[in-house]
Amino acid sequence: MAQLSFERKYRVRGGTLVGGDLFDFWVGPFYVGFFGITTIFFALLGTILIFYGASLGPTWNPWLISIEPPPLEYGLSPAPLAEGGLWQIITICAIGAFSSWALREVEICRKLGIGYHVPVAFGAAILAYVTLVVIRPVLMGAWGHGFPYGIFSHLDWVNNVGYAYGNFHYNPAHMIAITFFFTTTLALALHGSLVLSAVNPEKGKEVRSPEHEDTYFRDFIGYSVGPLGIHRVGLFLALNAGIWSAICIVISGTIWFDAWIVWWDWYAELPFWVDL
Ligand code: 07D
Ligand code: 07D
Ligand code: U10
Repeated sequence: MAQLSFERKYRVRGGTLVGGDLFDFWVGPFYVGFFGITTIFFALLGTILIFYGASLGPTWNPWLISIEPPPLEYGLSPAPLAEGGLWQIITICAIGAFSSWALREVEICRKLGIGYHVPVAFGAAILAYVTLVVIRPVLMGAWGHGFPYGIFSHLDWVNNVGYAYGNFHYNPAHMIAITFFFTTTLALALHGSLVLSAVNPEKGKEVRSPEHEDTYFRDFIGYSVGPLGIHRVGLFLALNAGIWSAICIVISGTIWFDAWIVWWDWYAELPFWVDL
């Protein structure tokens, strides 16, 4: 079915989570819904506050603008606007906007009668963000442990927090997360290239079927996970990349305080060779 006639058929009322028919309409290509309104509200307010914060700061250079979290001394209490209060409100706006975006995805899934896989996947990214700016700072007792909102300043934060634990590469959950990130790109490259090789042939040549794709990997590595299976694998890998990232940072400074290399002492202390 052509895109336009399909859209006419699916663009009907229903499937909303809240608000009933109230915001159940489209603006151009965008479905609005209650959560479209809340997305716009939080995104606009957050953006305006970033500009306000920038106006208080020393620079308008977009790479250097930075909205800092409160100093550690404020603990978990609200801070004055210019001393991290803006960061706190912007964090609320960001969580409001990201959650609204996920719920708007849910409403679109319901309208279409499809599964909730896309909002669940976005949920992993939201989890990683919330871990960085809420869960870990709360567990450590100060909002000041969150990362600053600036392009270069957030890189400094990653660097400094990394070195606070010696060599962050020794964090075992960081290793698992990185391995999932790398495997995700490998899987996407294999999948993208395999699909193109089958369904985008030279002019005049026939499009090949999923059986060809299956056979390719059976011939090549002895097993094919299948045309549906590869999408499950992709989602599994990508979700794990985000989830293990959240784990690797939430354990740093809450249950592990030392340099990460020390964690590996358990290996040297195994009974097999500890007395050798
Ligand atoms: C391609 C989809 C489009 C999204 C884009 C990002 C903004 C920010 C706001 C100045 C893949 C839009 C950017 C709205 C402007 C202000 C206040 C997604 C695509 C194009 N980072 N990070 C970047 C964010 C964290 C790290 C780039 C966000 C953690 C490193 C961009 C968050 C840690 C490097 C950016 C976030 C961390 C980057 C490209 C939130 C660990 C880079 C992002 C909300 C996760 C790279 C100068 C990209 C870079 C980079 C945005 C969190 C580490 C500015 C929105 C604290 C090491 N990050 N980041 O393509 O070039 O994502 O930085 O959590 O090297 Mg970051
Ligand atoms: C948090 C982004 C969420 C985004 C959301 C949406 C908008 C809208 C609008 C475009 C999680 C935002 C949307 C704003 C935009 C429009 C229209 C994603 C998030 C909700 N590391 N490291 C990771 C590697 C080192 C350190 C994760 C590699 C050093 C610290 C990943 C290397 C030291 C932290 C990772 C490496 C160090 C991390 C990041 C190599 C520094 C974290 C991915 C090859 C000296 C962070 C949860 C992620 C983390 C993290 C990879 C090196 C420190 C696994 C490959 C040794 C402190 N590192 N790292 O989490 O786990 O994405 O965060 O050297 O905090 Mg690391
Ligand atoms: C996949 C797939 C598949 C496909 C696919 C895809 C995965 C099976 C069938 C999809 C993949 C692609 C298209 C490939 C490219 C994608 C990426 C590389 C991922 C990264 C994507 C981007 C960088 C694009 C990001 C763009 C976004 C998020 C759109 C931005 C839009 C808005 C902000 C509007 C949102 C609408 C809402 C909230 C509803 C309400 C709307 C209105 C009222 C009207 C609009 C009003 C405004 C725009 C102004 C309001 C102000 C806002 C939002 C505040 C922002 C602040 C400002 C300062 C402006 O598997 O195969 O094929 O295609």
